[in-house]
Amino acid sequence: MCDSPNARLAVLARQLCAGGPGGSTWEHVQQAPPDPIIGVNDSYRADTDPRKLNLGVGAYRTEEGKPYVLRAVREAEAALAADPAANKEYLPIAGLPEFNRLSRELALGPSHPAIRDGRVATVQALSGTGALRVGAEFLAQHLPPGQPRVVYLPNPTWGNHKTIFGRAGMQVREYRYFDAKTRGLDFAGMCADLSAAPPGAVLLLHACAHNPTGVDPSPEQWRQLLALTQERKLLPFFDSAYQGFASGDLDADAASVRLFASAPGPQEMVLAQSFAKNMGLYGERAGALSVVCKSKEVAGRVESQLKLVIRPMYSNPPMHGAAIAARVMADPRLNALWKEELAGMAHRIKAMRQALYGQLVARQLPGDWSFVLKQIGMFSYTGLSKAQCEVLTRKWHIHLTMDGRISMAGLSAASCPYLAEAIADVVTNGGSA
Ligand code: PLA
Repeated sequence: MCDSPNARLAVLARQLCAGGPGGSTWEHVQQAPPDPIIGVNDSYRADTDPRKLNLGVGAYRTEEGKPYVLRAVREAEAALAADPAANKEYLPIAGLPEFNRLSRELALGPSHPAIRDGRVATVQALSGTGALRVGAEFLAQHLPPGQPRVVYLPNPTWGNHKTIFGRAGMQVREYRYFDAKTRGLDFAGMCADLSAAPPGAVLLLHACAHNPTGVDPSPEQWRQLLALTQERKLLPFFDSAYQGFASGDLDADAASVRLFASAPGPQEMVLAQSFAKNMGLYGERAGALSVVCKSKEVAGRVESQLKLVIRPMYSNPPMHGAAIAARVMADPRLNALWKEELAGMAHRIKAMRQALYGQLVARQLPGDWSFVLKQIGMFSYTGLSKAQCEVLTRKWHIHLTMDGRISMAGLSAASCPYLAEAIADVVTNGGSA
């Protein structure tokens, strides 16, 4: 009975829907490659060698190699936990208003005319990545009609930038940035590429501590870039993921952003901020997106559209990280403690540059390694080839991204000699066993 043609057909149809006999609906789905940065954590975890070292993802570690929760953050958390008025209601779509206000003030300076005039639309975001993504979606939808949806990214840049803007519907182009020969900025190449960009193109700039190169424009070069931006009518989009982490000083690291925001016109621009590194709030996903507009009236409409991007994506942002960050920024005592701890982290990273440089020089390696001292921020861009990086991981159990970037924040005085020995090995004899 069950074997009637109709029953057999029904079984076949079920099998087809399920992707073939015994198969899955997702039988055709291909294995995706591991993320080039976050995937390094997995290879590190899987490594059982006691000498293993994680210099992949940019996450600050103490001298003892441990993750660091800032004291200012711990204290803010304790105060929040003890607050009887605190609750777990939804935040507004745009996030915690106090956090948004303090975030833009942190970037632009509290008395900035754009803030005073109410010309800055700010929404809370899922850390820097979320701010970039919401910003990119907004631009893809709301750049003026007929204008190209093009974003110019530095070459190289943080790997996720391309995907974020591409997925949001922006056409991605590159501008020259790093000169491998001088290990410095290819400023002439950068200016030439930007001069050829169509008017209205979006220009992504790393506010400070360029990732992965550690090479930033000089103050004079920033001024020239602003002039070029205005002349070519480009729209600057600052990615500020390391404010305070480069120099140890929050104001000094905001210089590029403030220069552009203060330009006459007034200059309109977009700004993505992350509190992952400078407040150590990595997993709390605390960030903000600001759009600096010509007028308060435009800013109001822009904010209403940013909310329309957010609502169908994740409705409203998480509360905890933003509440911590707002408290740390608002409370004068916690704010002072934060600045002290931030300076301490930046200082330790700089000390690691000195230590690594000393170790490399002591081994009399060929070439000039002074770039280790000169590069700014969390990373050193070593120029090591993919093959050399692979040997570092396979033979020396040093886990890093395959573009030769190492997270200086993952080093300690104890691990510096080991890293230098490994680099010497791959540089002088190719790492042969
Ligand atoms: N922008 C830049 C330039 C970054 O380097 C990073 C993080 C982000 C934005 C996003 O950070 P957030 O979303 O956590 O706030 N880059 C890290 C981590 C530190 C990563 O790849 O996600 C890196 O190792 O490059």
